[in-house]
Amino acid sequence: MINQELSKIFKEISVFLEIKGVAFKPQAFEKAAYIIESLQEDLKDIYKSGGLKALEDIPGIGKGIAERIEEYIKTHRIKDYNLLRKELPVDIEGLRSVEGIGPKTILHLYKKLGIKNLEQLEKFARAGKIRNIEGLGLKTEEKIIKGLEFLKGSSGRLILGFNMPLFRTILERLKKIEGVKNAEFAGSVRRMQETVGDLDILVTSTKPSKVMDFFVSMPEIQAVHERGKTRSSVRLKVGIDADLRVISPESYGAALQYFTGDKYHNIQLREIAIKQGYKLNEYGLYRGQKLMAGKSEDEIYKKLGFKLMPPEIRTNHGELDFELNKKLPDLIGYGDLRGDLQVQTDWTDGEHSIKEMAEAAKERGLEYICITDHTKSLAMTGGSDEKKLLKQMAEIDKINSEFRILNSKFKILKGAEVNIMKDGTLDIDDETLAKLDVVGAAVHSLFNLSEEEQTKRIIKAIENPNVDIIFHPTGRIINRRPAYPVNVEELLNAAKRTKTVMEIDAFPDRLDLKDEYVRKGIEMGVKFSIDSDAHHISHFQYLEYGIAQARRGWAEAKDIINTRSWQEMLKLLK
Ligand code: DGT
Ligand code: CA
Ligand code: CA
Ligand code: ZN
Repeated sequence: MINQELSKIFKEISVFLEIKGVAFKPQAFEKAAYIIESLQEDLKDIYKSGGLKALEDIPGIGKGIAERIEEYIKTHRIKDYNLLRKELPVDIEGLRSVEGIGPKTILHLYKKLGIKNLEQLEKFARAGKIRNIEGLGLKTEEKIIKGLEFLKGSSGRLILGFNMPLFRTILERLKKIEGVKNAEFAGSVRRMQETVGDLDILVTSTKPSKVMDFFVSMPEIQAVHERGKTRSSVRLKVGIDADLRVISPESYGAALQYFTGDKYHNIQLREIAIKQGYKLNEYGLYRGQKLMAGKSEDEIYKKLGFKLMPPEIRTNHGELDFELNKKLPDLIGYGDLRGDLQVQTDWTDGEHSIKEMAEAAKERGLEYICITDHTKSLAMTGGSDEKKLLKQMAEIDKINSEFRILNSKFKILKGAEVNIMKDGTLDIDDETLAKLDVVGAAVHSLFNLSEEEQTKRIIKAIENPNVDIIFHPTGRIINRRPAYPVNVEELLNAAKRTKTVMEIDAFPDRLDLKDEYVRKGIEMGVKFSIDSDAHHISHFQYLEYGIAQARRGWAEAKDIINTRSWQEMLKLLK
């Protein structure tokens, strides 16, 4: 699958062009990069089946981009891109990953100090050499150091949701190889973590060397670390390793248990096994020399006195406590969502019309969506003011009646993603907000307020009787910027008190709120929504990662308001 490689290249081209001051084009490349990233089908297959035309037919992909995709498929390079790289030989992707470094800063850093990569950036920043450069200054230097520190804590890990299509492609291919019986993810991918350090796959096969030959020659591979009889390890072009293990069938369950982890879960489970007179390892559960269980995970857990638990909650946070284990929550299922309460359209920064988004959601099996375009103080998105919102409401009424005429029960709800201002007020008047079905409020500015101020600001919004949901409550972007300082427990308290819903934003690099807060909120009786934050029809697939996040927070369907019909869901709002 070439999607991830191309997405990376287009993101870089976008920055190169922005640095060069080219108008419009950078946005087109950036948009294309994000669209490609979320495509489930391999661009190569799309091209094979329908040529250049099929590429152009992908929404958001123009002619110029399509031609470059074709060039990459045919020649494995893009001429323009290579020229740009020659002109400005810097590690764009690396430097861009530092929060606060934009294209202009990259150019400055290169021209004035010759900085080409993260290593040099750190050296100059730590030596205090950035503060004296005109156009950069002490503030930028401090920002860079902070950004570098954050990056160090997260580097080398990929965001699961953006890479899952690739991982699934690899797994499906392995399943089709002659002799393969079982093939499953293990490790953090199977646990559906936010980010993953590598891809772990286990298979059973009657012809192990066939699987290994295939695995080490996949086109997505950059290098082969090791090709063994039972284990092979490769470097993927997307920037992480992949490990494949061939397991014998009588140990498959034990290996799956062991390699799924996580480590802390395993250590605890092994201790419990020892206390009961067993020995547990990746080959099985033993009493002395005798194999007591190993074929399936289920029999291992059962022998030790546990109910089998979903991989998502294997973190040693209570799931191996005998009492808690007996009454494990019945986690929300991957098919349980009936609606999506955060959807953007081409009325602001989304890619598609209201109707197109509705149709795509319907095709995914949803029964309703709420349109929540940005509001006016987010000027760069063309955010709605009161007048535009009223106009949009009328448009939604019209489309809903068309759906009814077509005898479809699909429902579009009226909403907005309203900005919370510095003092906690909103940028849309209450009279207009009262007309909407669902009001989501969010922080999109002033991330640097003190924890106290930020908390007060958001609680003020929570207390507004028109605010139903707080969208992405902590503002973090994984691998890019940390949450703004805020006291989440106090937010949860206020949410509970006022019947305000907290969002689990399913967009793969947000996943905001975090699982530990979801669990805490649920214990407190707070209700949540899981929303895709879709800006493109392909983004509805991301709901899966929001559900995973909720599962990691021990959420049941009843804790999530959009597992209900839209009529029942609305009753749960203030
Ligand atoms: P990652 O790859 O960093 O996203 O996270 P994991 O959990 O996939 O970690 P990985 O790939 O290093 O190892 C896969 C599994 O193998 C892990 O979830 C549990 C098991 N494992 C790894 N190291 C240890 C260890 O030191 N002790 C025990 N008991 N199990 C381990
Ligand atoms: Ca792993
Ligand atoms: Ca591994
Ligand atoms: Zn937002």
